[in-house]
Amino acid sequence: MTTYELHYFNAAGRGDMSRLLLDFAGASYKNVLVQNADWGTKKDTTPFGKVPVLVIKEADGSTKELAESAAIEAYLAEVLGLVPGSSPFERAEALSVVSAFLDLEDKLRTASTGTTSEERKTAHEKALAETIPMYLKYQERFVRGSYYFGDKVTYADLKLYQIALKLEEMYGDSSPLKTKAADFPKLTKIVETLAAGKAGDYTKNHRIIGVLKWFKDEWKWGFAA
Ligand SMILES: N[C@@H](CCC(=O)N[C@@H](CS)C(=O)NCC(=O)O)C(=O)O
Repeated sequence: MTTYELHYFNAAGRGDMSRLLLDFAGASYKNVLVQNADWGTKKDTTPFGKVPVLVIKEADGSTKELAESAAIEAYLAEVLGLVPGSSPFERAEALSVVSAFLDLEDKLRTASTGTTSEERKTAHEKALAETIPMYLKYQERFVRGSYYFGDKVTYADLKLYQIALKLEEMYGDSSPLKTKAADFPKLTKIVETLAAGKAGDYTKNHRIIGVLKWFKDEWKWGFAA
């Protein structure tokens, strides 16, 4: 049996989606939490000087390493049966959904780069009123069945779920998936359905929040004391 190690900091961050995929699929995996104090020496042992890194341990004892969260997620989706179909086009379409959400995550990161909390508040309020609803509008339009690609859960659905978790962490009840739920009935249904099953179990029992927290009044992520 293939087993996995996900090497990442003690935080959700860019490790969250890979952990969700592994957990949801019932894969045998271990979280290897990199301590800040060890990062200086570990950095150079990783392919690109960053985490997450996925270590794949095959049944024959051989191991492989994969870096870059988007590559890890696409690989895990493939081997764990969470892609929509077998054609390259169907797989690329699922990646296009994920990629559009990565774009949104970049925008949210940028909103937190203002130097003062006032600047960040203004940027996030604009994101809440305009940017996030705009991204969600197109996502809603893309959904083709009970899930993005019909009746099968794929990593596109799980990416939406992970985004919903992030929006909730950052904005609580002000998340546009809550305030404008009526505008996004299909997305809302997917999130609710996943929350009621194994993805919800991941959130409640296995998700690592760790040291990185959203500081509501500061409108930015930071380390918990
Ligand atoms: N494009 C990379 C970015 C990875 C990344 O920036 N990782 C951060 C943690 S979220 C990191 O390793 N920071 C430590 C460093 O850059 O030394 C990915 O998506 O995996």
